[in-house]
Amino acid sequence: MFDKAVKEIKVGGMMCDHCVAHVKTALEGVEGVKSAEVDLKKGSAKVKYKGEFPEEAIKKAIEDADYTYGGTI
Ligand SMILES: [Cu+2]
Repeated sequence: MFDKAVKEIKVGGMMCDHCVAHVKTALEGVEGVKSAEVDLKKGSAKVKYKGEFPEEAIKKAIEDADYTYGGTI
């Protein structure tokens, strides 16, 4: 079976819309990620992906952008 192609993740350290845009760009730069919707209030993001969820690459992209990855919700 295929995994469902959307996962919600926790992202720590976002303070404003600039951060949201930064995280969105970082997530959408990850291979396998189709799009990302970032929620500032909840400190989370919904990630649409295809194939296997690229969790390690997502964690790295978020950390490289100076935010913290809090795992899938
Ligand atoms: Cu900000």
